[in-house]
Order: sequence, then structure tokens, then C-alpha cells
Amino acid sequence: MISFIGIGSNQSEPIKQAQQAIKALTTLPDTTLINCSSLYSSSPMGPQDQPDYINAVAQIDTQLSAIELLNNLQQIELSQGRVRKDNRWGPRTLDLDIILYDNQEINNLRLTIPHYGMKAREFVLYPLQEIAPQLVLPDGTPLSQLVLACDKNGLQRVK
Ligand code: PH2
Ligand code: MG
Ligand code: MG
Repeated sequence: MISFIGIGSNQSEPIKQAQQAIKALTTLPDTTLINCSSLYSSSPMGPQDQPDYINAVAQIDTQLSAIELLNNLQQIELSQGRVRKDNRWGPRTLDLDIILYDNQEINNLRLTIPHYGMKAREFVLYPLQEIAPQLVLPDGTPLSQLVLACDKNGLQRVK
């Protein structure tokens, strides 16, 4: 299955965290890293009293189920010092979100795919457009249409 993974970090050298996460994606079982966007800096969404984020999106081809993939991604988050706190939209060393999984819509206690915020977040849409400009969401919405409606909000390519 083709899946897109959102990568985010704003603690403990975010660029290095993102690069290490991309490397970790290449070690996932039954999975190939197909492509990865540039790294972008973005203003924090949510509480403003936190550092800017580094964001990127990776494309993988995986035999893992969506839940198996989530479990593996959470292991990578933990291995890079992620502490699960009750801090919605607060700072983190590493956040790995499944943005899309195949052309599937998945809704259960642990997963909402497509990712519930992807349609309005510049730090997801622009990196995704860089690596998959022709993408169409499971509900038929072209990615290009979402990008046109989404302000860059200071998003900048950094690497
Ligand atoms: N992630 C959050 C909260 N706020 N802001 C930006 N710019 N990028 C993120 O990845 C991000 C955020 C929680 O996951
Ligand atoms: Mg997130
Ligand atoms: Mg997350």
C-alpha cells in the first residue's frame, strides 16, 4: 500500500530529529521508502509559546496494515525521546502521523485516516504537493485544490 507520513518536530534539534526519522522509516519491516519532501520550517499551530516546527512528508510503500504501521511509527517516536503527555498541540521531539493510507478511509479509536487536519494545514499540504502533485484524496478532492485554498503562513523550505 502507498502511504504518506507527516513528520514534525520542534524540540532537541528538529532538523536532526526529522532526518533521523526519515532514516528510521527506511528500516520499517515490509516497507520501502519511496520519496521524501524537503524539510520546511513552519509557525506553530496551536499554542504560540513554543518553537517553530520542522515538517516534512514521506511516501512509503508498505505491506503493514494501518494499525501495524501506527504501532511502528509510535515506536520510532518513542525511540527519539517522545514523551506522551496530555499536551494537545504542544511541543514534541517527533510526531509521525499517517496522513493517507492507500485510498482508504479509516475511522476507529486509534486512527482517523485521512488525517483529520490535513486539508487545512500548510505544513502537510505543501510538502505533500512537492512529492505527489497529482494526488487525489479518497473523497475525490484534488490536492491541488486544497493547496490553492491554503495560506502558506510563513512556511519555508529549509533543506
Ligand atoms: N504539530 C502539532 C501542533 N502544532 N505546528 C506545526 N507548524 N507543525 C506541526 O507539525 C505541529 C504544529 C501537534 O502534532
Ligand atoms: Mg500531528
Ligand atoms: Mg501524532
